[in-house]
Amino acid sequence: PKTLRETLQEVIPAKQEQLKKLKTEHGNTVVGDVKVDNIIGGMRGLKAMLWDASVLDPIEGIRFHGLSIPDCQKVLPPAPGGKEILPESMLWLLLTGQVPTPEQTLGLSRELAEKGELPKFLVELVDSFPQTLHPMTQLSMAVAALNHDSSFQAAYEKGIKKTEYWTHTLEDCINLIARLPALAARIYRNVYKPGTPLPAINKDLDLVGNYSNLLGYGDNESLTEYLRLYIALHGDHEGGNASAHTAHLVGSTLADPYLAYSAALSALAGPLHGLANQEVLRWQMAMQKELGSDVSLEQIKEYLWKTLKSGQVVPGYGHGVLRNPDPRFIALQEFCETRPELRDSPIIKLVQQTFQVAPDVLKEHGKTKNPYPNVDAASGCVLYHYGLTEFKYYTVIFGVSRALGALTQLVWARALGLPLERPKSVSIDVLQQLVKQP
Ligand code: CMX
Repeated sequence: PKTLRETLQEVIPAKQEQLKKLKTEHGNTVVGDVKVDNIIGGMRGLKAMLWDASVLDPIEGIRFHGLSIPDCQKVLPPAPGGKEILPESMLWLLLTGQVPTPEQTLGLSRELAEKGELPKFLVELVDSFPQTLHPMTQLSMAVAALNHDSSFQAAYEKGIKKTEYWTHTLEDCINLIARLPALAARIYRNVYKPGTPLPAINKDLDLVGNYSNLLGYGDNESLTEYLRLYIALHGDHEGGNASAHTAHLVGSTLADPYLAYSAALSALAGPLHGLANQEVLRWQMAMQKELGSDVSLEQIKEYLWKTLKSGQVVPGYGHGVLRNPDPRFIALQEFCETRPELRDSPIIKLVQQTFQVAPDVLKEHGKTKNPYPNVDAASGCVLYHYGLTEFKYYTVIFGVSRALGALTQLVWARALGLPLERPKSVSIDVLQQLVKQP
């Protein structure tokens, strides 16, 4: 079977050709319009960037190169002996548009494990961070520092042809993804379990197998499988979300992938984006504390109204694009239903009960365009059940995952020769004039 690089060499020319033809034949074709709402409303709904790995449909949810989540669960290889999607197979799909064979997936797992150890200077840097520094700040800083060894940056300094950009970008992206488990686990250990030993990377384990092992949960097969699914599913959510878009923007300056992804992590650290899963947990725990065990649906309804009447949002519900239950939420729920050890978990049960009543309450409340749960409604609570209770760390796991989509698309941005991103901004006065004379 072909390697990842051979596969890419094969698929890139056709995409280059397709894009070139589109540009030549339709460069001036109008495909949408810009409303004042788009300009002052965070560019919602504006079709203005190219992102090939996934497309988000408001009703159907995410598709990765045309494959829905249930499709991916059917065709993407799991770990040997496991059932859930291996993030390596998702990485292969996002990068090449093709479904890898189990053999190709295994080969990629091995390559990542072989490249997974951290350089000495980085270990020293991470160990020097104060324990009180937020885990996401640590992750972002450390990822930026990894550009010390950037292949792209070194090659660019030497002077390379544009057509060679993508191969060096790919090398950086693979190295970065390979190192994320050791880096993220080191941050976890330093902040929450100082002094405990960190095992070495096991060359025979997959990326998440190693991550789970380094976090100290290697014996927990159920959590390891959950993390595989979680990391595969959070890998990409088209290009306009804040973290993916940030990576794309910074990468468009030809800053190397380490700097681009470090910036993306800073975007992910915002409470309106990657931090929501910790908010859900906080809210569900408060509900549990107030209502006790054995709660009725009626009591949850009342609690939901109390949250809404106090002017707060119901965390984990609503979405900027989706208008139906998030298929990622459904996939995590199904995971919980198929695992006997999760069926009786009080916190997971509460999430399920909340799902039974919250959409109707939110519809009656009448504000949100989407009364259904997003992925965050479930993800953190499941981690909590497994004993991974350190809320502030949850976004780091999201950060390990989002690298799959954001970095693969950097490779494509360079392969397709996409230019420096530079939208036009307008002042309020200019907007005022535009409204009068469009
Ligand atoms: N509970 C209560 N009110 C809500 C709501 C919720 N879950 N979701 C939206 N609304 C309100 C909005 O606050 C807004 O009210 P105002 O008009 O008073 O400002 C109104 O409904 C319309 O909002 P919208 O167009 O439906 O939603 P947006 O695109 O503006 O925002 C989101 C989307 C996700 C930020 C919002 O639904 C929200 O705050 N949800 C709760 C937090 C959350 O779960 N975030 C995670 C999102 C997933 C992710 O990106 O990771």
